[in-house]
Amino acid sequence: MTEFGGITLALSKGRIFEETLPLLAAAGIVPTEDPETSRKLILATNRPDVRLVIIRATDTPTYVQYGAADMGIAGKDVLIEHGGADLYQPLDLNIAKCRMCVAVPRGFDYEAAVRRGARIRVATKYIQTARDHFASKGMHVDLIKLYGSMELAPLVGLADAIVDLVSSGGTLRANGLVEVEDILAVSSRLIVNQASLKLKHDLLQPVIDAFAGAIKP
Ligand code: PRT
Ligand code: MG
Repeated sequence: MTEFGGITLALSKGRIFEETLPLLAAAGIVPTEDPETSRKLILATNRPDVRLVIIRATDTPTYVQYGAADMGIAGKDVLIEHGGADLYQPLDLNIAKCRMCVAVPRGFDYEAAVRRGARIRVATKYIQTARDHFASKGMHVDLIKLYGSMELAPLVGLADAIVDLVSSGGTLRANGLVEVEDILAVSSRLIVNQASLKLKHDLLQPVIDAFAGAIKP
């Protein structure tokens, strides 16, 4: 591992990167490149002691857990699936907001299936959250793990229902699906490596404080 004495912050590109820019600005941090156009995975900033690593959203907790990044920003959905072990989670940043829900094809009587105690098939990327949700309702379901485009599964007979994230609802609508149950409100959190917090406290704390002061309600 290369030595970098400053702060390494792990971010995914897309909505998390975009919505983190104002928080970074509040901490006096401005990336010198745009991850949408640059192919670099490590981006410099205006501060020589701060760099960004651009990774898949689901990988962020892992980079921070092992200290390859000192801090990161990850959705609650991702943190629940990861388990959050060893991660310090000081702030809900209230960005990249959406909700996790159960959705079915329009016309599928989910309530009736629940009442009958039918064993339904549910496709999802969020196995842990889905398992907890259906267990708390006393429902028996067969979970099918997918890595993308959950919305397709019920349309081609792979599953009766999906557990997925929804923000505008446009994707569900476009695919003839309707939301039948809300599971959880999702936003992104700041996560910090515990050892980094001790060893680099003087560097990290001002950034955490600046983020805290810039959170929008
Ligand atoms: O896209 P990729 O496969 O690389 O990974 P990812 O989907 O995990 O990452 P990314 O960057 O898309 O999402 C990062 C984080 O943003 C997630 O972990 C969530 O915490 C948060 N977030 C907020 C969302 C959404 N809103 C969202 N709408 N993540 C995904 N979506 C998807 C959703 O899965 C569905 O396919 O957008 C679609 C629905 O959007 P609407 O607006 O049509 O309802
Ligand atoms: Mg995505």
